[in-house]
Amino acid sequence: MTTIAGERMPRHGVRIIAIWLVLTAIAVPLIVLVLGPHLPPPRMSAEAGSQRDANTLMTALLVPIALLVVVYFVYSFVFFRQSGEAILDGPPIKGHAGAQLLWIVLTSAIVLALAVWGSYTLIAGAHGAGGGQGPDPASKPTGYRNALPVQVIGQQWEWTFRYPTYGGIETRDLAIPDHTLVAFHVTSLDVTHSFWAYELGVKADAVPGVDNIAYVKARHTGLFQIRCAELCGLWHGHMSKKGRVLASGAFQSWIAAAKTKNAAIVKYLPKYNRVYFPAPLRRAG
Ligand SMILES: [Cu+2]
Repeated sequence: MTTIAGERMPRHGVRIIAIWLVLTAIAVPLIVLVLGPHLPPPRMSAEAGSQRDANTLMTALLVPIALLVVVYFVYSFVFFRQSGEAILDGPPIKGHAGAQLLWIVLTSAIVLALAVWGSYTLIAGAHGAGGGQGPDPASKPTGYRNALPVQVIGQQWEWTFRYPTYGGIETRDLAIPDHTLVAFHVTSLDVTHSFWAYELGVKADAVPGVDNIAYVKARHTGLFQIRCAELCGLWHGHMSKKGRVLASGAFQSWIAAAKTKNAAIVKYLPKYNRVYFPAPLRRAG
């Protein structure tokens, strides 16, 4: 191993590491401070905030790894370029205990740390909001018993919302008060949809016969996008509208107006329930 190439290798190694360190030292702060605040989703709730933190952390972790590959690649192009007549590959390298150990330890540490951190933010930090945790969430936020229940009903191809504490009215618009814990009870009347309130960091499956609960507390007033995030048929793309986070007083006026507006049709609605099983033939005919 005392060939010329063998003596050169450490110097190349040091150079590659040095270039990589410099680029990493530039890139990581840029990602955290400049790109991070623009990564999705906006921080309209604690849950959305922790999703953005996750995106920032993962980008900040992945970029050094990607940089190492790119630096090595470009360095090899420049310095290990073969000039003159083509010759066969050098002798194969069989095993390098140090490199293998480093590779296994480093990748395992990164993956396990991310798994622990991801599980914590998903279960304990976000209290199961976001994805919805079924009818009986294992992890509930404090004060969940006093959460404002809002039922989200998906059907081909529209979202409607019921407010059981306000006479069970059904509305086509979604509004929630700010700084108030809301329990979205997401369900469907036909096929599987997915209720995605982007800025709130909520994306919960709407499954017929299932009461899928997702908690969220909005941090400020404003609009949020609602989409269906599960391909559910021909007009899937039509299941899009804007929801609103209102200040408490504005919400009270809105719900009072909605109650008056919808009072006439409440008697035609099925009684408020956690799930509904409409007759498909009647719906079709
Ligand atoms: Cu849908």
